[in-house]
Amino acid sequence: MRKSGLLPAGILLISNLPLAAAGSADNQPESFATTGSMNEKPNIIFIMVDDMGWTDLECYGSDLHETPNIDRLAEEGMRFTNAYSAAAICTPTRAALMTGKHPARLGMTIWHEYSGEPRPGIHERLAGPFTESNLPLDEYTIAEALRDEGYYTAHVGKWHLGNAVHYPEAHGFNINIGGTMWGMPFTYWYPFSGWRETDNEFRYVPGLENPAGGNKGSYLTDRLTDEAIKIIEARKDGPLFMHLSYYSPHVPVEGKPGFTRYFEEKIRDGMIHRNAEYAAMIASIDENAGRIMNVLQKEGIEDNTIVFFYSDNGGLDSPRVNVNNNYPLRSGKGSLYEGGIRVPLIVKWPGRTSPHTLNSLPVTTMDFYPTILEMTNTAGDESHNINIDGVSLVPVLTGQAKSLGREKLFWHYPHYYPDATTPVSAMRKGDWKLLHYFEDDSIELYNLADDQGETDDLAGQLPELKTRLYDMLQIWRREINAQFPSFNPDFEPELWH
Ligand SMILES: [Ca+2]
Repeated sequence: MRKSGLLPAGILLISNLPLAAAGSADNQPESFATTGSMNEKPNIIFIMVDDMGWTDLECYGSDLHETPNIDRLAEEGMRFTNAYSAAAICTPTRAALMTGKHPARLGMTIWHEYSGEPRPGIHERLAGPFTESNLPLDEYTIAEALRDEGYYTAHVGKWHLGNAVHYPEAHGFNINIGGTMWGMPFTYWYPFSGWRETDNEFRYVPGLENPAGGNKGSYLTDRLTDEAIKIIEARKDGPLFMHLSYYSPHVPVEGKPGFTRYFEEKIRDGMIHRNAEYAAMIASIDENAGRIMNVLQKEGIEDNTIVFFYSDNGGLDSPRVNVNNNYPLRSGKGSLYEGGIRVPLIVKWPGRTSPHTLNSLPVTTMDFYPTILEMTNTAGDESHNINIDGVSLVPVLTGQAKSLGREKLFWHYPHYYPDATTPVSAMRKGDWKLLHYFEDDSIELYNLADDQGETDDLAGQLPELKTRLYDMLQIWRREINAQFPSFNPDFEPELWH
């Protein structure tokens, strides 16, 4: 049941709220504790990037990429060193952001284009389960919750959560610019569209025509920001919720030539990151994040705007293509090793989050829904909230708590991903990481404190711990009604290698 405007009585979130307007957490520097400029309904700008790896930003240690604006955002807020995505691929993580629910609970465990009935290749031993293709309309999204509180809700950029009936407009957004069913643009260059032979379809990014001209040569990351800035300027009196969801740095790897030339000159032997055009894509993201921060300052709403910066999964780190390298983490997009799921996360909450702070708690996508509800004094819908799989990060963002009271995180991906994984589930508890592979029922166990690269499998040495954690994973999968892969009747073993 959805609420329709007024707050339902007795919602626990409200009674636990700190006084947002007072901004007086004890451990905050005095200059921040006394600003008092944050309204009860602050603006929220959630910058989502696509496939950005954990080490892609300069402040996370990239040896090639340059990200001065995003690094400045980190200096003004909290940077998380153990942030995760709900999944190692796009659609499930985005569904988790919108709902606060685990992708396995939603039955959305694979990307939109590959969802529905399983279509295993003959070289795949297992067939994935049936998966939901569209974010169900009866989910009460974070956009709906905020719109019902009087927010203007804007989606700009990649959506990837279903067909046209399930576009952002149907999920609580007042405006949708650029969001479609597709996970990537045909090209980052105007007109951002074209016939994609591999899928036999015409792909496009709607809402970016400029009737006055000036489109020629325009770059998608810049154009999405142009539109985002127009919305911010028009809605400066707030409250505004913007999901600014850049398609970049997802393939196709297309950077602006000036940036690309610059990074070509910079690459040296021994560097971890060594794709100049990919570095150019990151530079454009950074430049545009800077434009967003500048317009907030120009409009005088910087102190009343919370900015998130986050990636939907780890970097594409495939041995067959030189796109990215997630070292020191293992593997990349598609895999449940750390390279596929550990991502950058920065939160700037003026007056509440101490500047230049690091946080090493494991946090994940489902946490944003309850976090944003609490940040905005929004109750949401009680029947939706009881099935949320995340916890509010507000106590740690404000320095009021050092722990989230949560011990375990889980992932479930009953599918294949080229060069990255066979069907797998995983969990993290403390420093321990366990992976369960379905093809051969094998279990791996790593201690991330000693071995963040997941090179030393301790499952054989620690059988009791392995069993205890695996039991927890099995219980969780049952509780959440996770769907399992099954034997692929068309599997041809002689082709397996
Ligand atoms: Ca992605």
